[in-house]
Amino acid sequence: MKNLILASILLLNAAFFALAEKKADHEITISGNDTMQFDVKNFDVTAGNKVKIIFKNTGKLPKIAMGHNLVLLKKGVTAIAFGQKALGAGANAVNPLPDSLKGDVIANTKLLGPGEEEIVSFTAPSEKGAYEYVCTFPGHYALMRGTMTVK
Ligand SMILES: [Cu+2]
Repeated sequence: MKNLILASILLLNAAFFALAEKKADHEITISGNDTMQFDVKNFDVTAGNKVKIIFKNTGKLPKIAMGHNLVLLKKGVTAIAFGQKALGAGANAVNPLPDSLKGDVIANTKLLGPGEEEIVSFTAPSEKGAYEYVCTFPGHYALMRGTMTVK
């Protein structure tokens, strides 16, 4: 009987938390690997919707040599221009996204080492169009780029 009551309480708790946490409208899983590639280079979202990106570093190389982040940029900021700007602002293998650049950023993960993952949630911009994302680990912007299209 005691166990039954306990089970009921646990079930109720689970139901409550499921309701309390609003599900994202779009859930996208993206990974970065040891060949400096995002596996997802394009995805679409609807303006104003809730977006959840699950970003994973699926590589094996040490973070200091092949760490990855995912930085979603404001409209009109290109991944290449931002990657260069980051280097100019002192981006390095420990701090790939200097605070002085955050004004160009909609959302970002921290730098992830092998096997790590991070979830970022944000509201898709209301303005339709292309929004680029990039890894700002030094040099990775040459290959690690993608585009979120707001429709
Ligand atoms: Cu990277």
